[in-house]
Amino acid sequence: MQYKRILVTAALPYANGHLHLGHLAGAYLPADIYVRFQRLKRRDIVFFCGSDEHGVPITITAEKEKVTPKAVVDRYHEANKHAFDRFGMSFDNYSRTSLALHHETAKEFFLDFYNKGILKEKTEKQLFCEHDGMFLADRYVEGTCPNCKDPGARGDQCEHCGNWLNQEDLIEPKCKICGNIPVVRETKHWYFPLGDFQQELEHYVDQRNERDGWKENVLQYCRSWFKEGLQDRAVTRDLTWGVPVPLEGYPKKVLYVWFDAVLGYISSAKEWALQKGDPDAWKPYWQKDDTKYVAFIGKDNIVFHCIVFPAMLMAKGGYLLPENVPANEFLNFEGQKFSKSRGWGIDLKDFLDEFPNADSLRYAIAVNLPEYHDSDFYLKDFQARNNNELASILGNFVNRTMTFVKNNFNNAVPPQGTLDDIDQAQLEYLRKAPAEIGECFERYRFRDGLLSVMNVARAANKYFNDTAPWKTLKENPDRCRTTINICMQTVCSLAILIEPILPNTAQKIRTMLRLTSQHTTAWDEAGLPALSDGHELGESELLFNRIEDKQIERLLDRLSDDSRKADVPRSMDAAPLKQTIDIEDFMKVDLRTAKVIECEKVKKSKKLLKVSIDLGFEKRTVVAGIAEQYQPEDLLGKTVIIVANLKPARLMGVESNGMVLAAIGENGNPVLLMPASDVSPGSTVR
Ligand code: B3M
Ligand code: ZN
Repeated sequence: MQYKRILVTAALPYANGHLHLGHLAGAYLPADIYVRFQRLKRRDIVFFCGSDEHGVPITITAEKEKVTPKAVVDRYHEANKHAFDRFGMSFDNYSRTSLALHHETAKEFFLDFYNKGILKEKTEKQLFCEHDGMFLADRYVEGTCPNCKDPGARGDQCEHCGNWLNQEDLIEPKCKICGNIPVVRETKHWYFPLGDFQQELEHYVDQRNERDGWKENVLQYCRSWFKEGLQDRAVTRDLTWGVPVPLEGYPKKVLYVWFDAVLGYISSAKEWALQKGDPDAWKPYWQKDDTKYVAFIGKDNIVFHCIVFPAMLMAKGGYLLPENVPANEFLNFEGQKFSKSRGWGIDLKDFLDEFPNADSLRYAIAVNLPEYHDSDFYLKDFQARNNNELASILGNFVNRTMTFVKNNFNNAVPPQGTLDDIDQAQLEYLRKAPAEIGECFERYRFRDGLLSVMNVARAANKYFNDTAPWKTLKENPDRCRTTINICMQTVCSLAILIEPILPNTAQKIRTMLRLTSQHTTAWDEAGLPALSDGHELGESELLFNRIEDKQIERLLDRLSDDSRKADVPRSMDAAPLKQTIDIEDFMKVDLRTAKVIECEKVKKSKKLLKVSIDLGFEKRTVVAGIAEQYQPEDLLGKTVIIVANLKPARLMGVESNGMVLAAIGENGNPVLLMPASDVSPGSTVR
């Protein structure tokens, strides 16, 4: 199919934290390489992204930082936008989903589905935390994944296996805020009937795969979903932060973040059109059949982009579906998964503060893109790539050529003269390079494309060495002029061929060559000699600084410092602090030491122990929810701490006169508190 236009989107990162190198390798760098390449191909292309500013990831961060969700998204939206800029992302628009414009888009889709009778209202069981008095939407609940048994699965998704979950299926769910075990309560939600679209979706995936060659990982993922059979999915949540449900009588409900987030791509296009002063300019890119839409994402977002979003677009009608969804696997950092909670990884902004030339980073990530499986980023490798490849191969070729022209030809390109076989071969190689590299980029094989680009620089160095201009300068000046002319043409070609991956370096070379708007930047002409005889060059500068061991060591040190700090679980995993109280309030709680004199399991209960204690002045019984962690005999003779003036309560038929204190450890497991040395029972605790 002949396309007239290309629309490219890259996943909208949550505005709840700083971007790190892993993000770049998933969706962003590949998308930017693709877009820059297509622009050089002179295609009519637009590139949209923005911040995902709704959902539980934002509200949890806000609670952790004790600020409003709005403050969180404002801060990280700006920070991420700026970091992307420094990295050289060439978005046509970087929008945000908290904009009124976006709320309108999301409501329009919801109401359209509602009016067509597509959405179903259902009363379903949801997890509710009695302690925090709220339904535990999405990431507010964690538990063990029913598929892969990873213990860190969230209410809507398991990051480990990438599965999209129903929270009722979580094994041993716990409230993310307080660690308590939630109860099940009924609540009403609107459901989108994915199953009704299954046939059409299967056809869609097969057809697009045939047309554009989908990646194997993406196909397999979709097919396993189809095999399971698609289910109705709730598209509303009991939350207050998000796009309000646009119907009367749903005051405390918002649209599910993934329902609105994918529509953020459309809103970003609309905002771009408005900013251009041509409000309809977005339409051809989203609504005309002769547009090719490519959606770049990381592998954890596959189901939303290959199944949910297409189904929504089908339901709406009149919109294009992604022609391809190139999803990368994960990039690891120094051999481990990036982890915000463990403090493992480097934020993009910190990295660029240390190494401001973003091209070095773009190169090192591009060489290691996790295109087929997870890959690794090592700082030592980054240093080696910069020094041994960028500086020693590409930089060296450009510099030795430019220096030679400056020193021997008055800084002007010498004439080409008569060509030998070796010159013909070099020119022929150059002529073929754009098509060969372009084929890789066109097929989303960015690593291969980069390899071919670097091969041009390698071949150029070899040509320089083989023709030895420093020798022919005296012995055969005509030869010398010819070969240097060809080297200069190669430098000029490289300025185009490297642009998708190394945009700053490409610009530097263009300045050094004093190229004007008369000189082509078209990809298809990149293999043809473009410098006329006698063309005067500008000042040449070093393209890449060498990276020193001590710079790398400094970063590695900082990393180990940070992760040492991270051994103490970070505050994000802790429950938020409660309101400040007066000392009088605290003193109302009568805490005492007590010796355990008898202990047994409460009948028919997995979790409860019946503990008889001696307070010195009286004996009593308390019931404690620690039977899964402690055997009765573990407690006998031990001194524990209890709340001695708690109103009695009946638990599984046993009256409890007080509460045994425990720290809530990993996964919500209680760990009993005991005095560090002997102390008589009944002592007060403050
Ligand atoms: N914000 C998840 C993520 O950052 C989500 C992507 C939205 S794309 C529409 O991985
Ligand atoms: Zn809770």
